[in-house]
Amino acid sequence: MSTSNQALANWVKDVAELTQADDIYWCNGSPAEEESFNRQLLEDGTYKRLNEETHPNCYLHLSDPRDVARVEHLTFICTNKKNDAGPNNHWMDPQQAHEKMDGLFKGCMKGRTLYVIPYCMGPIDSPISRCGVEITDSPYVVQNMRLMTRMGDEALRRIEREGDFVKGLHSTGELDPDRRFIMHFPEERVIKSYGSGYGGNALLGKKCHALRIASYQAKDEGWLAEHMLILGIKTPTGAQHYVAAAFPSACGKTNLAMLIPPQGYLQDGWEITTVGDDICWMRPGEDGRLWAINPEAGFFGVAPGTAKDTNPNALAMLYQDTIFTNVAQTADEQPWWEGLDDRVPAIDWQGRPYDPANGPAAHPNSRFTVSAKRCPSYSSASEDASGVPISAIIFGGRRASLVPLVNEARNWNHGVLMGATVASETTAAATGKVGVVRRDPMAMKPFCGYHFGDYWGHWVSMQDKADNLPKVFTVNWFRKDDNGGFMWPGFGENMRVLEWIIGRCQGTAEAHETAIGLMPKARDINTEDLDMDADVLEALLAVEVNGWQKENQSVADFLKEYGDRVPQELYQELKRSNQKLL
Ligand code: GTP
Ligand code: SPV
Ligand code: MN
Repeated sequence: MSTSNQALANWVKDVAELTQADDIYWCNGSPAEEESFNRQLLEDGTYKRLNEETHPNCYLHLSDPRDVARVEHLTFICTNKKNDAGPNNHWMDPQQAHEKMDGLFKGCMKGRTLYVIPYCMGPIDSPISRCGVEITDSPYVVQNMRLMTRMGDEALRRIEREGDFVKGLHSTGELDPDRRFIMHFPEERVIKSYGSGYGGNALLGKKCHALRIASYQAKDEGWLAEHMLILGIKTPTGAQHYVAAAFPSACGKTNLAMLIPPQGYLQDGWEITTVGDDICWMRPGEDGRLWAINPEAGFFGVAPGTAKDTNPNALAMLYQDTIFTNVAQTADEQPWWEGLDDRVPAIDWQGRPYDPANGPAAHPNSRFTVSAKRCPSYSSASEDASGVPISAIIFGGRRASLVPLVNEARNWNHGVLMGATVASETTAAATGKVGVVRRDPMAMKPFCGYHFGDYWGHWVSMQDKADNLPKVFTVNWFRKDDNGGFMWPGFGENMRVLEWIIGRCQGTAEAHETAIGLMPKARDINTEDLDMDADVLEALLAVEVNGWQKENQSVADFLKEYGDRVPQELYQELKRSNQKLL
């Protein structure tokens, strides 16, 4: 065994016995190793090489068509007490779950190699970072983990120093949706995932560890593990702010994290940098602020809609050293997806000649995997062991009506209420119906490793742990008009909303008190060079009293589902809003 950590060595040995793997390979994270995996994946057909002139060292993987997204109905939190998992999670008794999974894993790696991936979530030298080890039989998973985490020898050395790591066991199995489970044992810091090779189901450092297990651990240890991007904003006077934003899956985190401001802003000296696009770990610092790291080292981003005019920073990363999963191809073997440009693809995401009758050419949840270092706006502060101090937290979702463009919480507890009750239309990031409005508290509905009532209580309690917490806001880029068109231009223009948010943090921007929070008037939003009717902006900043009364009733019903674990502070803030709506 290639480790001095006895617990790790024993676990690998036990798993090898259970799965009857032919070989054991310890990943070291070296460039030579990376190359040899790529060669193997090309040879066995898992990878298709893309056009080497336009896309050097880029690969295409087409997954099993039954395995294209996270599977929330097959994802379980296995706590000893059922109620600790909460109504927000599927639960299974831990002993029963272990037996079920061990049954599936038994002999499943016969004829295959077992790969051991030691990884570190966050900069190797950061006290906020945490380590894990994923065992998998999928070399494609190894290559994704290589880009998404700090993996290999360095991580193993940290594990050997600290002794502490999360155990994740994964096998792609037969990819049969009826034999697929993603199980979490937060009390044991263990993950077992069987039957999927896709994204959050299989790259266990990401949602399974960095959100479900970490959120549980964070509650015990007094910090926060959140489904948030982190972005840096430098103002023309040189003030450096960082903002964390939680939007549900496929609702704009990657896009906001890599925003390029409109021309006028660039001329004035505004600068946006990217720290992270999906996950944020935050803890109180000695100065009473929240300090955040991005636990990831790469981006697993939604391909469709990524284009020169929407997210040029993302597009610029994707011409080299990128893994594409389930995108289409042009006749000259370049990757292609809906929204990229007006070329017509030749081959769709299932490898068939493209025929519009078969639906979109790229799967709506097709993705790119790329190192964060390739991002033109990547912030050097991302590697800081201390993390970055957060000035504002933003919650958002896709809401075609009612929810205004931007709104500031009256205080921390009100901010927690706003986050806890955000609703959003479902997207293709998970299997199931798309476009259904559901509440997705803090964008964590699929990812919180414990009871939402306790989680909100933990959020409320952050006030006792840090006395200089960020201001809290909600945003909605997705309001639609009567013709179904987006009312707000979004993307780079979202800078205008960020400017107001930063102004609020610095005490320079105006807000007026409404029943639902502190809001800008249209004149408080910078509309220079913005091609937009004044009455549309007015509508985006209006409070519809009737609509909000209904919304708050539905919020009250929703909170009730979580019983007496819901902190009273949320009901108090809801009551305050209701009184103001009368
Ligand atoms: P996950 O990786 O699943 O967590 O998604 P994400 O939150 O990072 O979402 P992403 O930024 O990839 O955006 C998802 C989709 O929303 C893409 O098709 C984008 O083009 C679209 N989108 C992002 N920002 C905006 C916006 O400001 N306005 C509009 N209309 N669409 C947007
Ligand atoms: C999400 O669904 O929020 C993602 C993609 O970021 S996955 O890694 O599959 O969870
Ligand atoms: Mn995500």
